[in-house]
Amino acid sequence: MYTYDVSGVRIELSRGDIASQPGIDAVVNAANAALEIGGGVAGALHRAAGPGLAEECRPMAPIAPGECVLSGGHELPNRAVIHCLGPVFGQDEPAEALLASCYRTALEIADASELTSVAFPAISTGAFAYPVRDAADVASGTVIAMAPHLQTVRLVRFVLRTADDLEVRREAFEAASR
Ligand code: AR6
Repeated sequence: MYTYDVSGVRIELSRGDIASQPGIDAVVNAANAALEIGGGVAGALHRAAGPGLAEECRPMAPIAPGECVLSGGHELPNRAVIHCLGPVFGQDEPAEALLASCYRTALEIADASELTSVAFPAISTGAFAYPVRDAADVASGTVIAMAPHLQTVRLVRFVLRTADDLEVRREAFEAASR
């Protein structure tokens, strides 16, 4: 795990499973437009949360690329889930702005809900095929730019699935902090 301080916000880069983040108020879902179960992050979160999560989400669907919606955490060890629809790389444009919107909007929702900690997966870098380094640059730059404006959020954790993705994220984060 790597840790940083940006304007009084603790930023953690860690390797792990987004569905297993106890002690974090809200986990972010790399959702599909229908807010259904799906694979990857969405599959892991819905399986751990139980069927009540999909039921709560149904009336909020569909969402558009760059949008996020808030639900309860159900059987997850978290109070809330923030569902974000990332861009499909090569299809949803402008990809960078839509991906940045996911991180910015999720943090705005967390702040508006008086949450103190948020964990993000690497949105769009799996089934949606966004290049890992480019996505890491967008995620890092957006969170660093948001940090001075956050009111209640004091911890942002990036949860990466593989050791390689964690290393790429660290390089991107350190480059964006300079
Ligand atoms: N914890 C943390 N990271 C994970 C986990 C996990 N349990 N599982 C996968 N990753 P993806 P997307 C990583 O595909 O690209 C779904 O089917 C994964 O290695 O979950 O935004 C939805 O239903 C990758 O780096 O999200 C949507 O249709 C990253 O998380 C679509 O895929 C994101 O992979 C969303 O695609």
